Amino acid sequence: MRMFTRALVRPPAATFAQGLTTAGLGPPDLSKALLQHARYVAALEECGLAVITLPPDPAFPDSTFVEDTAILVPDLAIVTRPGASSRAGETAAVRRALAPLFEELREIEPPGTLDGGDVCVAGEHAFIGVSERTNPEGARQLAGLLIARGFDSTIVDVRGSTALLHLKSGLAWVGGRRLIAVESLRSHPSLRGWEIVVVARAEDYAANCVLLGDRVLVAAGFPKISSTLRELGLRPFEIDTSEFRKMDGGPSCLSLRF
Ligand code: CIR
Repeated sequence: MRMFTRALVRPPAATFAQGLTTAGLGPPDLSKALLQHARYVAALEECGLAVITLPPDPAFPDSTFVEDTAILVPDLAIVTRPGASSRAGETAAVRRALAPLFEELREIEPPGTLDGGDVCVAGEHAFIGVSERTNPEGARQLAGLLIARGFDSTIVDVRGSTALLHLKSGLAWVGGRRLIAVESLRSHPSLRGWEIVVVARAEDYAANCVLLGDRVLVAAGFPKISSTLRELGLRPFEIDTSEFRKMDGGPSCLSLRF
């Protein structure tokens, strides 16, 4: 399994509450979000990752969801072209930070759009969601860039699942050929041949978890998924992401791991 050694994060900016959201859970509390973000960074470090922190940028309220701005595989960084126009400018700072760290840097080109939240890398395979944010052209470009690096891919159209902002809002890889998924993805034809562990409906939000070695960063407050992960031989690392949930984000959205 590819072991990550580094992560890139960006704390929420003062304008965080002005970001995009459909959650209907009320405005986030910035000071709480900053505390939760600091704990998230500590969790990454405890899992053995060295964390690079970009300064917050109030011009981009959603910029703490740094995962959406790039796809990282060994020696290749692919800067995305976010599907929401308010997020387009987030990529500049991320590109600058990644350029010296990767042998090759590529970009998703117009008319393609792609959000990193739509890309679930499972070993040497990538599931690429086509969603409200990622269009078929963006997915096609990414698949082409990945195949050259030895990753094959499958397109997963989630435009029918209105509850899913991104593919990874409802899907996570937990090693081997095993995926954690929300009920609506259980029988998705693009996931055939993979073992799907379905999360309880009341715990849908927690499907967005992050495998780091034998640890899994998972949202706190969802006991069933944590015990399922333990039964699978993994060690859940529960983190409170309540303020990010209010802005449609979960544990994976808050970092780029490489
Ligand atoms: C957005 O709507 O773009 C942000 N408020 C949430 C992005 C969450 N990112 C992710 O799932 N990778």
